Amino acid sequence: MPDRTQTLSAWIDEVARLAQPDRIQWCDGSEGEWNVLRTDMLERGEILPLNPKTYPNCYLHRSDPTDVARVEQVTYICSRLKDDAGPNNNWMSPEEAHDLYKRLFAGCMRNRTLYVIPYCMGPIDSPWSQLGVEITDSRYVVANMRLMTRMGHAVLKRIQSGEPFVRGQHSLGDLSPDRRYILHYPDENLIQSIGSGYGGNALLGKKCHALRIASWNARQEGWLAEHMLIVGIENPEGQVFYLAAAFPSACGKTNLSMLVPPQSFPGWKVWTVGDDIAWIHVGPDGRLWAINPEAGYFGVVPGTNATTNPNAFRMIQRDTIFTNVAITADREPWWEGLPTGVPATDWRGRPYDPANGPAAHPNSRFTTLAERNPAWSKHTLDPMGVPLTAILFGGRRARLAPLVYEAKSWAHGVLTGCALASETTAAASGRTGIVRRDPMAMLPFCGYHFGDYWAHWINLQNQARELPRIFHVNWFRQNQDGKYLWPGYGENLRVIQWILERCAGRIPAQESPIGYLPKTASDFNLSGLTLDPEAIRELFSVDHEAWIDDFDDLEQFLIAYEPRVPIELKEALQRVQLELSSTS
Ligand code: GTP
Ligand code: SPV
Ligand code: MN
Repeated sequence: MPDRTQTLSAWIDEVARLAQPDRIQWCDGSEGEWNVLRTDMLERGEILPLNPKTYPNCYLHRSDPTDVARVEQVTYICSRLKDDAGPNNNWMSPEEAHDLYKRLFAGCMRNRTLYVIPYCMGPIDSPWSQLGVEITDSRYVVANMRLMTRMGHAVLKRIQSGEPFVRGQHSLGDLSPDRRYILHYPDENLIQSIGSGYGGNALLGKKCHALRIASWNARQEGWLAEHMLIVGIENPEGQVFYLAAAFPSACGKTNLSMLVPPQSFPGWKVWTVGDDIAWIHVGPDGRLWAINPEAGYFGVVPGTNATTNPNAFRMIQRDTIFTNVAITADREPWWEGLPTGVPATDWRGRPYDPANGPAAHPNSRFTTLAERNPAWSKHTLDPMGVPLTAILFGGRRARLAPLVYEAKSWAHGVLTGCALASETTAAASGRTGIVRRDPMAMLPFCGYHFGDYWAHWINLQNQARELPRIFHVNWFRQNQDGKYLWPGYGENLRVIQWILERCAGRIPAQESPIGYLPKTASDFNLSGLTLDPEAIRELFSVDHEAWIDDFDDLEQFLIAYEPRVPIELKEALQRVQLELSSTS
């Protein structure tokens, strides 16, 4: 059994003996350090400067073309018992994984520098924050961790004084897809990642620590680590309500978290607390409180423009690292969804030719500090975070799921999250556009058995005094021609307004077996929108026959998780199935 109290320096020595780097550099997160690192990366061609006039302090990184997304098929949970990882994870025994690691890491840092990155996930003074140290041989990882976490000397001092920390060992290895593994040891608070430099595989504070390891620990400790944005919605009366929303990768979290209210919403403001991860605890008042463990955004670039996401568009005009976008002849970054500009060179560095596919990779990303966002909420820094009024689940569903509906109870809400399904996107390797079940948008990120996870969700009703209401949304419904029925983006505030009215108990709804639906004619604000009446009908309708099939599919899906599926979830499912069949 590895020693969890091993000191930081003893651990670094042990890794260095195996990986054999030329030198070791302890990172302090300072400007001086970044200046040296940047010069080094520019000289080596690891980053390219973008147009300094129009994109000051912005750089382009081109990854290896085989290394552009998360790799779920080689991501493992190495718990002692296979059953504890559950059918939702790949499992490897800790012994086998440690052996594999020793073979893969042996000599992997020869002729390279080993960087030691001390980081903090969460506001520096929060009792709910966690410390970590990532070891890496990738300068791109160091540059990104500077933006995505609170990194540096202050954290190092806390670790050296004995505070617990999560250990992450990362190497680019030889970037060969057959020698690429992302290994998590929840019993040891340890992560080992080799063969990829891509965000979710390599920035270990993010998905590996803040979701997979954290979710495991959260279950033991009675809190939640979720793939959720956190946003504050301020109404014209100046009241702010906080929502958390779980959408699968590349399904709209960043966009919703920094939405700009449409003109028809004078006096409304939107405040971003987080765009990807929420750590949620029961506060002293019995409500759920959320913090964002991250300090920056690693966001999807394609589709971002001054109309869809004006805040993101503004914030990535400076001090940003772009990964795998195209560039114009003027060395400006370019991507699909920009209304102007012409790509000269594609994401791989080739002269742009439409025959080679999109100019920017569909999973090209920006990395930038959260404070650069014009909608950044100062409450991001509050040690206790923000109290949640509602939780939203949503996916990309061309068919079936209406624009919005509300769960009837906490258990029904957990079922609604569990029933989340979405079309796959370019954020993970593999085919895109295939509908898959992705409960709570956590399929790739829950570090333990989904049955235990749903039970943990259900149990919150015994811990909290006042739980948020749960809703399901779908911005991605399409018509027969493949056109989106709903305008999305800023107009999504209309849906949020309905959600807040429901939470305040101010408006009635229409009951259906799947949940409460808006009464569109009276209570859902569609004023100023020109939507085809047929689109409105489709967006708010429930096709009972299709839902019967969907819940039958969910019932089948759950069988793999027995005997750990909580009874409350099965009862909620049966209730919906009964109502559907008796009203169809
Ligand atoms: P991850 O960072 O992978 O977790 O993704 P995310 O959930 O933060 O997704 P993001 O907000 O970056 O959106 C992904 C893609 O969906 C982008 O191309 C957006 O332009 C697009 N998108 C976001 N919101 C909407 C919407 O309301 N309607 C439509 N049609 N597209 C949207
Ligand atoms: C996602 O894939 O959900 C992301 C990007 O947010 S990554 O950091 O690569 O996981
Ligand atoms: Mn994500």
